[in-house]
Amino acid sequence: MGKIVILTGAGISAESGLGTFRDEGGLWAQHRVEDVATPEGFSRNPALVHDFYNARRVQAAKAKPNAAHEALARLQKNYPGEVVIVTQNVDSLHEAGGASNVIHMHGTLAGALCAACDHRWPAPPQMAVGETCPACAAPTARPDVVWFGEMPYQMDVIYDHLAEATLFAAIGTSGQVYPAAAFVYEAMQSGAHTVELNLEPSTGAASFDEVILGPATETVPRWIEGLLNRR
Ligand code: BJW
Repeated sequence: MGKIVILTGAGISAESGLGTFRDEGGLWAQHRVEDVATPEGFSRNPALVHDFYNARRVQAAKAKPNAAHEALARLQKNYPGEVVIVTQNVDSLHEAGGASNVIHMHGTLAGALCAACDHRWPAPPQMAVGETCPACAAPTARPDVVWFGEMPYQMDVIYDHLAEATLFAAIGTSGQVYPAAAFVYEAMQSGAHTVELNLEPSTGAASFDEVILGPATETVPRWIEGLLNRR
């Protein structure tokens, strides 16, 4: 049985009440990317960056998984082959919806990272400037998320999965951020069938074999029922 690799982006959590980045009124309409999502921004003004992530951590803790997260968990349980979820999202809604085998390539709001020694620990609900690392005591705690110019997590593992994929789906992502935006090309090279599920066509929609448009809570459960019934 073939391997399914699913890439998710902010659009899958939009109907759980979490804002996307690039849609109208999204996070990047309210904040400058350079200020809150780069290591240089954090060096310049760590208080601003902590405020941004503290607010999102509070929001994410209140959010509930939606029908799309739950459908992906059903796919993992009922599909006889391996189903790997690679998410760009820093919320924990896939896990809350029952999924396992989730790779958080852009990190997670639930984690804190020491900028000095790379030690990781669970983030408190509110992080503060100068918070010390429990391992090396440097006052360099930061959110464990991947900013522009930094290397996303577990890339070797992700590329290995893409090399073995027979089906690749990108759900709720605009295709504007690399390396995730190029996963479809890796999957194509492996001979995988490629599907985009999005509210509107992404930047790279023309590269997919199939494009399914609509809100994730409607398209994803329908698509997954189709996949499971086809067997
Ligand atoms: C719905 C919906 C509903 C709405 N239902 N759908 C060329 C090649 C390689 C790299 C680069 C390159 N050019 C530039 C770069 C570097 C840079 C980059 O990509 N820049 C671009 C601006 C061009 N990339 C990096 O720096 C990355 N690192 C890197 O490349 O390292 C070197 C490397 C090289 C080669 C291999 C490996 C590594 C790091 C990128 C880090 C991104 N970080 C952020 C912040 C994370 C923490 C946080 O959450 O704050 O990640 S930025 C932000 O964008 C966040 C997201 O994960 C990411 C993607 O956004 P996403 O999820 O696609 O959201 P949106 O808002 O863009 O789209 C939402 C979509 O949902 C839309 O399409 C809607 O239509 C849809 N939607 N409602 C279904 N109900």
